[in-house]
Amino acid sequence: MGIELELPAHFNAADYFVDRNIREGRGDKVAVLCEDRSLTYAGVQAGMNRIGNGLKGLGVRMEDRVALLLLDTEIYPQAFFGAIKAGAVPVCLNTLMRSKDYLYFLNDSRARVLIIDAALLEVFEPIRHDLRFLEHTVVVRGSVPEWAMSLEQLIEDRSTQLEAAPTGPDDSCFWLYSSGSTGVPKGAIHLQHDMVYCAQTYGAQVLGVREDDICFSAAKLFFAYGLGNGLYFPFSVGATVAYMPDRPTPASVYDTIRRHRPTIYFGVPTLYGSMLQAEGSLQGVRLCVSAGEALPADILRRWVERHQVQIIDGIGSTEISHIFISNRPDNIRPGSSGKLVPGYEARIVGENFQDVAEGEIGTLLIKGDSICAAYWNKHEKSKSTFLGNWLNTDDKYHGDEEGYYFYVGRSNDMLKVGGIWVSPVEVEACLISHPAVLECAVVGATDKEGLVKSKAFVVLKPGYSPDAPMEAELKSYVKNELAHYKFPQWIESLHQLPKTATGKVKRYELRQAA
Ligand code: 3UK
Repeated sequence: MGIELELPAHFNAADYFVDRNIREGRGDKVAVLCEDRSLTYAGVQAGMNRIGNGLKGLGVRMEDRVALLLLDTEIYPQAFFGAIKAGAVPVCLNTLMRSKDYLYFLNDSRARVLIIDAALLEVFEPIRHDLRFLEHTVVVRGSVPEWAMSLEQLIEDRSTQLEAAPTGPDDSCFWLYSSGSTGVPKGAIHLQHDMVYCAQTYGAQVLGVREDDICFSAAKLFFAYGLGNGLYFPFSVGATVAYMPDRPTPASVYDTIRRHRPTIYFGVPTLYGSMLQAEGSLQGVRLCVSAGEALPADILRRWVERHQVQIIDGIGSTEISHIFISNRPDNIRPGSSGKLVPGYEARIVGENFQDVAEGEIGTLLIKGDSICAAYWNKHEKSKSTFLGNWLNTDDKYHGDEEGYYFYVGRSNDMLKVGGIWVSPVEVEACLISHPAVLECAVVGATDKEGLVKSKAFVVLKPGYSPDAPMEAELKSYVKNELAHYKFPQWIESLHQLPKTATGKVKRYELRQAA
């Protein structure tokens, strides 16, 4: 069932997530830890207000977009909430993209101001003359080219006081580009109440995030997943967050855990897998969270065996803001996405949007009040995704009588082999549990007769060679573990899997290769 937020008619998310903490007496509490620095809630508030005033000084008006191309540091919450408090709309851009992607994001969003980390100027510079709407570039953390201004210049002489813009719960608040592995990215327009909804549902009722928690997310703030983990969940209860600007590797993540002693750690399955291959401890972590793709039961099992800390897998999406089906710290079903998060409803439907019988596979629709309003300037795609109260996730799921949900694959990844659905995800979970396999991906490939069969691309662990006996061994392993017809017809060994900037396997590339 949905929940009622009962927000006032004049509501601004920056007031809720930052100013409220000061009103409630947490001004001196450390909000952010980053490298050897720390920043209190009062410090975040002062910086946020100065940036908000600085943006207004540049002529930014309500609803104008302000693009953020920032690494995870203490500047992020100040810039994000500074823009929101001024009534502007931050657009959180992925820092792993290429120049032509930024050309698209900046022209599509029509951002008038870009706040960019000096480390990312190199990839921005080649396209800056092709931008049709950008008026100001503000550089943080490094040397400033003559055509830009520094953050210090932006906030110089600006007041630390700022009245929140007269927004309401349904005003635009922030945008995220959905990272679809195919097609053009779509700007998801999120509203002022969306983060509050997630904080009061998943944040409070699944994570149980508390004032004395320290959150650390290896997934960056520009991802919808990271934005909740590293910003609005901790800020919703006056907790502390640790930021790591570096690329997440097993070494950098273990190092940050050792340094800042987080109590909740947020990762993605691939990283959990590689962290299992590396040295390091999790001292102080009470709970681990996984999302982005299904967490293989085998990784979960080995993680708990080694670290004695549970991982709760949950499914979220950019459009829905955060996680809407999740395992619970005290109730984990390995291989399942868990149960509905309070505040969300689900339907599993067939091709004509009829509900499927219990246990049958269908497309997952979700209802809940953190779903974005629409995709910017993508009317057709908006109509096929946002169906009144319901959002089409394009994920294939089945449920069971106890209320657990099981991920089967993306609508477009599912394979019909010999007339029967084959879930690439299921075959992958099986292959990955084989001791020789480090990573794998299964896609559809066409055989001599034009029939679809499955093909597995595998990355073997060091010490195993990709020869014919290994191929035979993997095939018979799958045949033994799963229904016979599910074994992959072909197995090809690669040095690494092609990945998107967000770390998801580029299946369409593998499909083309297959
Ligand atoms: C897939 C999962 C199985 C699924 C996200 C947590 O990943 C996030 O958002 P994206 O928009 O992708 C959404 C799609 O990714 N997926 C995500 N989590 C799982 N599949 N098990 C999972 N646990 O296809 C979904 O439709 O990049 C994750 C919080 C916020 C997010 N935006």
